[in-house]
Amino acid sequence: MVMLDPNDFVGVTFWIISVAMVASTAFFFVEAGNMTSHWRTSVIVAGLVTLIAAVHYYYMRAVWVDSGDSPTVLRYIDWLLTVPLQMIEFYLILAAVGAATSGIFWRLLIGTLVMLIGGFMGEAGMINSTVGFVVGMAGWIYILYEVFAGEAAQANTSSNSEAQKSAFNAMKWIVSVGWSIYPIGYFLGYLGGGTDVATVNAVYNLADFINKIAFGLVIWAAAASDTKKA
Ligand SMILES: *C/C=C(C)/C=C/C=C(C)/C=C/C1=C(C)CCCC1(C)C
Repeated sequence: MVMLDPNDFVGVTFWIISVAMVASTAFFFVEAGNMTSHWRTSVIVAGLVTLIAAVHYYYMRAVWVDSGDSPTVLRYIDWLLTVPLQMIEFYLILAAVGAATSGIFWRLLIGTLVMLIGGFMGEAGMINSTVGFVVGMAGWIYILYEVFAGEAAQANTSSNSEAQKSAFNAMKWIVSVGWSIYPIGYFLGYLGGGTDVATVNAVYNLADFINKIAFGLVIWAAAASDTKKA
């Protein structure tokens, strides 16, 4: 087994995030039991997201430390499982106040698949990396449209639950500002001439830390404030 080198900054971030994901999972699972029933599922799903990421991070760190290469396949398997779960969160948040339709979920899922398939094929060298980037951006923009102006946005406006609205609005900022870190990582890693594996992985690791843990905390905070009132 190759040991973690103290000068391997990216390897250290892989390790820290592995453990942070485990701790977050424990927190969300325990806290879910304290929530009112219509928020409980949302908090459990937040814990599933960090659990799936925790498992992948342990393996991804091993790939990185052993080979110095990007764990691209593991990274995208993780995203393929966790991003749809986060889309389910949008649906659950709206469903908690009776404002969800299944069309909202399916459109968010289609946007996710286009975004991830484009990005994966570009990173894996199956298609030109610029083409992969453009396809990935198109999927992401479609998701942004749905949550800022589409049916999901309208469902949110029509709700009269303060906790639900604040959760939805915070999630909107995560999906726009928080998620923008990913295409920046891709751009710096693949589109600046050659491939910079250290930059891609450092940036994606930071992005996952924010977008999985903060995303869960936003849902937990809304659930906790609503539970207190009930
Ligand atoms: C837990 C994992 C999450 C929230 C992953 C999110 C990933 C993205 C938002 C990726 C986006 C990309 C683009 C918008 C264009 C270039 C290719 C991607 C896949 C890096």
